[in-house]
Amino acid sequence: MVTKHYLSALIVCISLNLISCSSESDSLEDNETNLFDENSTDTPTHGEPEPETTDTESVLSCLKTLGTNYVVFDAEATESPLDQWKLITKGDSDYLDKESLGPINETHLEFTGNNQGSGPVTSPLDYIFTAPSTGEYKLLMRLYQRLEGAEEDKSNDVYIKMEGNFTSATDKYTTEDLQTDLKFFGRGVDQWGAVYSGDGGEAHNKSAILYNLIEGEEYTLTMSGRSQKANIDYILLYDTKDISITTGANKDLAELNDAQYRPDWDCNQ
Ligand SMILES: [Ca+2]
Repeated sequence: MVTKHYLSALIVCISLNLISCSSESDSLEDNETNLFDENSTDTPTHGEPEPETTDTESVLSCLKTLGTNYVVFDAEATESPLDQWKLITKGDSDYLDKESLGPINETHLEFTGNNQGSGPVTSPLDYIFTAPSTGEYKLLMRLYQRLEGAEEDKSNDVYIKMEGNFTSATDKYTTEDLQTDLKFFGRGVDQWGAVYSGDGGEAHNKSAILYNLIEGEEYTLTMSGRSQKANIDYILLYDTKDISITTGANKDLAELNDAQYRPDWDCNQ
């Protein structure tokens, strides 16, 4: 199966290192992103044939889906060294598949640095993409907090920053805030849930992350480690004028939304 094929190649392509770090707690509650549901009118593109080669480019293309108005990356769909991120796959003892819908592509990344509370920015992973449409793009991730007895606000965040020709699409954050490593947190308390709220910036807001992106421009989203034992399955950026996504605390991003917004969409067609 395709999954096995590119996974084995990916492991060769990406070097793994393990280490750690941490973050203070947050009393979450992101009212903006709590729940909205709808159908969408977009359609994914199907420009990529089923990959048969094992070169890095093909492997990476199988781990992301580029829609007409969204982009979704498997967490390991990066050419950056994983450093303190650990790639966990089916069969590993720490594989998080207790639920009906396990990790997409049978993979997830666990941050092993810092501590479960917080820590400095480390192990940056770059995700490079070309915006498929001009619009306001929201950022979400599928998160699992491997708490192992810790409080519910632990192991629940990463840092994010964006590079490229964009502006902030929310009055809660300046463009500069979004160009600089910003805490991005959510809830998936011993289950798959979501990361959906920034925290910080000049005004120290807790609010959704929204970017004004321009069709055809290339962007680099960087995710860095913050709290240990935060597990990220995949990363979704979507144009909010066309698409509504159900998200919020302990709401499984994958299970509650259409399969086309998962990174394995193209490879499973
Ligand atoms: Ca995955």
